Amino acid sequence: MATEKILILIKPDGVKRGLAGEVLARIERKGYTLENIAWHAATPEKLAAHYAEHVEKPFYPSLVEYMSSGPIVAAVFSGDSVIAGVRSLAGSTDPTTAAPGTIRGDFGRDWGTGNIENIIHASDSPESAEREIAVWF
Ligand code: D4T
Repeated sequence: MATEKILILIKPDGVKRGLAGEVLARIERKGYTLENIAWHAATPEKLAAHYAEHVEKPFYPSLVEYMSSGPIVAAVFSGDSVIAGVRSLAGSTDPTTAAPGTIRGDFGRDWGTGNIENIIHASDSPESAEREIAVWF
């Protein structure tokens, strides 16, 4: 099987808090290969394409506000089972209860903004990764 790829985003809270290098370093140290990287200001159009499955959800407008609150870093990593591996490094969605040792568990918390500010996005399937890579690259 061809080597798998994943799209990650370092969200505005991750960039603002100076965690971009830490997040990239954890993924690199696990052994995955950095294939591409870019700095973006997320537009409503790109976010709608990226979060296609969430556009109708009640939390979507505040998700767009949060994701537009500062620059983001998009990166592609490759490696066998990279999707499961990076999602394991990222930890569960809610940073308050994400396991210690994970990116969200070590660096994320509830800041009382009403948004889930959880530092990193990581594609959840090869199909999502392909679609999301096309959005940002
Ligand atoms: P991402 O997609 O950012 O890697 O996060 P997850 O894969 O862990 O979570 P997700 O797709 O379920 O949610 C995407 C994004 O929406 C925000 N969100 C989610 C939110 O603000 N309120 C909610 O109730 C949910 C479910 C957080 C992450």
